[in-house]
Amino acid sequence: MTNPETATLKDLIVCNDEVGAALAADKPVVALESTIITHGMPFPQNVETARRVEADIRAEGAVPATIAVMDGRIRVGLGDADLDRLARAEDVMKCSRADLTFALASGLYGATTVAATMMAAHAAGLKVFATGGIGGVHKGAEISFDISADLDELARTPVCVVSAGAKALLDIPKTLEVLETKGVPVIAFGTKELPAFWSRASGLPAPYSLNSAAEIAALLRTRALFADHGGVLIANPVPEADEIPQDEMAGYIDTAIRKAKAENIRGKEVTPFVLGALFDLTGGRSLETNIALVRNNARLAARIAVELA
Ligand code: PSU
Ligand code: MN
Repeated sequence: MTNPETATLKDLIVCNDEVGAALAADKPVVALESTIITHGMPFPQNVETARRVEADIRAEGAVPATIAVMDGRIRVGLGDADLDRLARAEDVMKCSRADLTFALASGLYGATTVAATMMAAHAAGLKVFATGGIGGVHKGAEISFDISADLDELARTPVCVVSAGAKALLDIPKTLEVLETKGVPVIAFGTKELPAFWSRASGLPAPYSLNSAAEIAALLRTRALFADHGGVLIANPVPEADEIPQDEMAGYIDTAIRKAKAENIRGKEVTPFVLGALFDLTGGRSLETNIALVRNNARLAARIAVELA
């Protein structure tokens, strides 16, 4: 661990050789989160997916950089052995912005959410990040106040997040309202409708729509001209062959959320619990869809990174 008396942020963030070399040569790099590995998917599908996603990014000509807290440092780019260690580890902290310094100072393993991955990616100089779905305003947030820190991070940190929209277990209209209030451009890819993670349809029009990685890269360059610009959210619909239609998914989501309420699940446990319940309710289909959409997002993120480099 680093000595906190003398350490600087640079000491805390460690890029592996491949990512460091790519950044130094201005080659395309795509950030990846780790909460999806430790809290979003069961073992061994989690590590298999992490490896496949990295291979998808390489196939598009970019370098993958999975981000996690290990041994008191923010690691940007994990080797195969580290990926495996993380995927098997129990009691990994789910680290959003509020948790990151605790995990670092205590030396615990920490999996980074969208918010914490954006922080780390930006600090390391990465501009594009692929995930599954962002956190947002939870259903019933008017009572619980449960609104993901991902939305604040998108408002403040200049990283392009490629997602399949907001997870449909959230209140998507409220999530869109908050993104607009916070000044985050939301751009659907290749469709006029906002996708809803497992489903291509949400019933809501997307604020904006673009059809190519080159157009997205041009938008990011324009956005970067503002001194304190924040992030951009790309909403990339899951491929048709892999989707679970919205009306079918809605029933499972209702049941999963009711189960979470009955078991008094709160705060940062809500999202992992509901994802696990949906896995059971759909007989594993929700996971297949999740894997397909993450891979789809990784490929698009890599193409955007290639256009930017
Ligand atoms: N997308 C997935 N699976 C996940 C997540 C996203 O397909 O597990 C994680 C992300 O890391 C996201 C987090 O940032 O869930 C949101 O959690 P919360 O609502 O507690 O902020
Ligand atoms: Mn929350």
